[in-house]
Amino acid sequence: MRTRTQRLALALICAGALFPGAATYAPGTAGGASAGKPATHSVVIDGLKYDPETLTVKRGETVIWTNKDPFPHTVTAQGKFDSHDIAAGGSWKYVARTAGEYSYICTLHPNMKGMLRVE
Ligand SMILES: [Cu+2]
Repeated sequence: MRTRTQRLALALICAGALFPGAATYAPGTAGGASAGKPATHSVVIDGLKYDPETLTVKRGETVIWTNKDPFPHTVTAQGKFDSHDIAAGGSWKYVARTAGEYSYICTLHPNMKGMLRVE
């Protein structure tokens, strides 16, 4: 059995894990790169489209594609990166380490096109 104090401590630790920047977040200063972790960006795959279709990030930042369609998709920039199949409801994470413009497609639905710009 846990004591009440232990439970409270656990709850506080969990809150800190969920919102590590909550206490120090200040709009306008978040760009101070050395202060925190690199940003994470999201692209939603829904209705056979990447949203946003074009995303610009800084080097070292993370992009997570989440597939909301009821069938798989890929995020494939030939020779650069390839998620392989992202299952329905699944997601794929990519850390953008090299500057450049990467146009990508879904190999299962080649009409699906997206662009990742890394500055
Ligand atoms: Cu697809």
